[in-house]
Amino acid sequence: MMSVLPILLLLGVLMIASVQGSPDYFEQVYKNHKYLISKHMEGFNLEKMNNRCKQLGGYLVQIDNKMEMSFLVRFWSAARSGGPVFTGITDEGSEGRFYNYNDKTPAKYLKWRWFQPDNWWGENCVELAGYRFNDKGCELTEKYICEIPL
Ligand SMILES: [Ca+2]
Ligand SMILES: [Ca+2]
Repeated sequence: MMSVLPILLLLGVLMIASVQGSPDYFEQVYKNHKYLISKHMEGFNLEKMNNRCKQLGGYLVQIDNKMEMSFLVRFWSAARSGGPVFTGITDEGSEGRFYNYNDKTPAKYLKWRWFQPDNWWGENCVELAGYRFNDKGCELTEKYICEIPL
């Protein structure tokens, strides 16, 4: 145990270092895309969040498969951003049919928490929460993830 501890500490430092980004975003690259998790809680809606991502050269994150989801969960955990974060998946205007807000393509990968989505009081945004998805009110104050093709 004595010899393992320094290595664990070093790994911890490296992991934190690897997710440092700008003052506003944690950054990490995966498969030719850069992902940004916002650092500040802000009151937004889908259009505003997606516009922020567009200004950075991308769009509100689209999650296409299990591998990308696993990457995001690891990134989100390492960033310790403190709480759920919005994705670009929504069922706004088509209740129960989830699609990617930016390009309106159908959502390819959905991994829901138990008893979700429940559309509680009309929830139309999808957040990454505890390794799975939950539908959440788009108007709520929360962080979000941008995806930027490199
Ligand atoms: Ca809904
Ligand atoms: Ca919900």
